[in-house]
Amino acid sequence: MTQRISLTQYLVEQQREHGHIPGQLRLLIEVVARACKRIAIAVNKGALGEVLGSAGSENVQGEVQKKLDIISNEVLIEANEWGGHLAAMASEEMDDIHVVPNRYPQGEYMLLFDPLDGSSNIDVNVSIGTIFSVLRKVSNHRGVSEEDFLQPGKQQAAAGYCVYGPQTTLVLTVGDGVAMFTLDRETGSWVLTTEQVQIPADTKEFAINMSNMRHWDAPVSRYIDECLAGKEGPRGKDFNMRWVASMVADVHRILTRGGVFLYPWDKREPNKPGKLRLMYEANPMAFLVEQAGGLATNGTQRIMDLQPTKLHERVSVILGSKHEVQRVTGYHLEKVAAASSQD
Ligand code: AHM
Ligand code: MG
Repeated sequence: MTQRISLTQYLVEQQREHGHIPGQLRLLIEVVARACKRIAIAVNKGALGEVLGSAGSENVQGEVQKKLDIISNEVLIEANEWGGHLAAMASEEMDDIHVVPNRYPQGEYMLLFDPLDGSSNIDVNVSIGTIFSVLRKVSNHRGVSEEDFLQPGKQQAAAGYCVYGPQTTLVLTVGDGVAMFTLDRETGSWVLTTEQVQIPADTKEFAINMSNMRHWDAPVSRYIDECLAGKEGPRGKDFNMRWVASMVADVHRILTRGGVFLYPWDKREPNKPGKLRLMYEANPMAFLVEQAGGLATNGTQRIMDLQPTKLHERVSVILGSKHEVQRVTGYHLEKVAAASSQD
């Protein structure tokens, strides 16, 4: 029988071999993984659990909240607040940060999450997921404020997501490569199924919401036009397109077989830098993608170098196979250079 490595065993071994998973961080990851199991159960019940449909409320970004958005948020908070590993949490579904109540010990980490990403797919039974990012509280002052969270993504201690699809898979990085764990429903444990994930540098697959085409900026249109021109075009090969509309599912495909994902700034709302949120969507995905040999930029800068200015900040996202991200970023930089030479 092949030996099965559990998440706990993986974390203990990582700690022993590399010493870079302090006890509090290990507990944090295990607690998040346990919460994801509970979310998976709620998601699986669907209509039987009366968890589908709208909750009749809006979040801070003015988006209608689904019942499962709220349930998932509560599960993550309840699971994480008492363990002594966290100082505070922040979520897509909460306007302000959630400081660990005084009755519990305060830990040194801060957790950010999108409790259930891909909300438009919940009711239609398409893959959705939980995204999380872990930061250290670096300031010495007592208490925690939103400012403590405003650290660039390169300071993340860990990041990951759980995708609730045909399989429930937890994907994790603690800064030493990317590992995938599949939930064994019979035993209830997370089993290591892929280690040292690598995204191929080249790809023939792109992911973008094509219905926004008329609003795109020139570098994005140029890139997609060239892909669509196929074998006869400048790229000399045919491209395939996939768009699940759940970032977790699109990124999971890219980590599994390569590809490039774009949710770029567009002209619909010029003052909005993009749709996706920097701190709990783009940063954790960028960390995973870079750890798997890919790249993640906002068109001109590495996502993990961006200094956040607010918790719910949005950002333009281009990530995935290295050579494709370099190409799209190059097109954006050419545009910037051309504009500055005209000044
Ligand atoms: P959400 O956090 O409200 O679910 O929004 C984020 C999702 C991403 O998972 C996905 O890539 C994108 O929104 C899809 O957007 P669109 O519906 O514009 O294609
Ligand atoms: Mg989301």
